[in-house]
Amino acid sequence: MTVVVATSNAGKVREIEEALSGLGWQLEALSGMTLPPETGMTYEDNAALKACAVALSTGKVALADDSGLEVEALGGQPGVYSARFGGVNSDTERNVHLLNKLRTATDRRAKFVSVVIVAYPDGHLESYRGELRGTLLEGPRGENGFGYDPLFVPDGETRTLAEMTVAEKRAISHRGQALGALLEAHRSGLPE
Ligand code: ITT
Repeated sequence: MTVVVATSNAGKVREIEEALSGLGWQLEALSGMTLPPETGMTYEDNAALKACAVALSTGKVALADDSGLEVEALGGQPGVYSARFGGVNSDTERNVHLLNKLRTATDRRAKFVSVVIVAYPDGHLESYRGELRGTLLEGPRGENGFGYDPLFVPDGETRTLAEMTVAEKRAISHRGQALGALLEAHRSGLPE
């Protein structure tokens, strides 16, 4: 089956392609289309907005991820607003903004959340969720991954997500868990 990966984030594309490589789906990049504004209040709402818009406009199955970082000392922010946090345009600037916000914070706990939605042209939806708890460092480490990865050390690990390979990150990450549940469901033939 052909599935359009409804994201404009190259880091997500890399992780989705790696995680689903054994499934036999033909993954297609999003092309010539802008995703709708993320007006939802939840990851589920925003992932569904993106996946449904692409399924409707292409007539093909579409897969979207909506995700974010919830920081304990900031009352769970930025959450669904993670991509727009600080009103800046690059991952590096967003990380600096987050570090500034946490300058005096002793509680460095945070969690990543990912919701993956598969939307079918007939309106049917599947939803999968994953979470990863960890700690935010006081400065970046590592060159891999994207977003807040250089600041985030998962619980039980010593390296940041940006110091891991795509496969190492997938084995523990929020997105890896959501995509793992999708794999499980499709391998056992549940959704159709
Ligand atoms: P699309 O909507 O086009 O998929 P996006 O980057 O705007 O791309 P989101 O609205 O879901 O996607 O925003 C998620 C943000 O949360 C993302 O831009 C990162 O800043 C952060 N984020 C999510 N997952 C992450 C991960 O695995 N590692 C690091 N940062 C992550």
